[in-house]
Amino acid sequence: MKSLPIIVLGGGGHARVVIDALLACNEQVLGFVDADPDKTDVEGLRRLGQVEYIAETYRSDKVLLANGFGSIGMPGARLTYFEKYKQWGFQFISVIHPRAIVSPSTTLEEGVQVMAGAIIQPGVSVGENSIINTGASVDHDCTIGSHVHVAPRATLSGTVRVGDCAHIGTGAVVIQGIDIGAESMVGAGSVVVKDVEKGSTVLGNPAVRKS
Ligand code: JB2
Repeated sequence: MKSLPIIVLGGGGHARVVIDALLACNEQVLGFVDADPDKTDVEGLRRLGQVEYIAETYRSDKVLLANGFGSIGMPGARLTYFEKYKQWGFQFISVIHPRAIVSPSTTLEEGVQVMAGAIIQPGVSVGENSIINTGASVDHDCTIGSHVHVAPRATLSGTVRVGDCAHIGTGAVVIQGIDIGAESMVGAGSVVVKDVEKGSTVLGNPAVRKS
């Protein structure tokens, strides 16, 4: 069943991936909003105006939003506009690409995005506004916080816990049972075999703290 019409926040790289997933789900996408007026066409959709255009133009019960701002490290505009629009009463659609595999016993909060080829196994919970990106793998009973980005092809083994606003870099591997602290960053391709402290950056195989 189709949802309300959708407006995408942002017109950059992540927005294109989000739009692609929404169109693959046969959702009706009205267009996107972005600060850059030179962005006139993204995946065949038109720029409607600045981000604020939505609140000025639409009632919050007539459209849904999809967060097209991505993140590397702290989520920035992705977090700012999610919170702002929630305060204004708007709702964010959860986007699950039809070619992702998501166990029915998974709990996905508002605005979670699961991209093409991602796999989420039983007992996983994912907090609001998080991204499980292309081809990422989240195994059984992981607990993912809010505003987290699990980047393409990253692998979380069973029972990993990831705190809010953490970033798991492209192709990183996290063994079972590890705690990844909030606002931390796991470098691309790292192999994490020890807990990661809140706010720290780890890199390498085995991953060690860099800051
Ligand atoms: O505060 C803002 C703002 N900040 C950035 N207000 C408004 N209205 N627009 C803003 N933008 C817009 O977001 C920029 O004009 C630009 O069009 C877009 C960001 O695009 P970009 O391709 O640089 O990043 P992204 O957030 O779409 O994707 C990042 O995260 C993804 C997960 C990239 O690093 C990607 O490579 C990554 N896959």
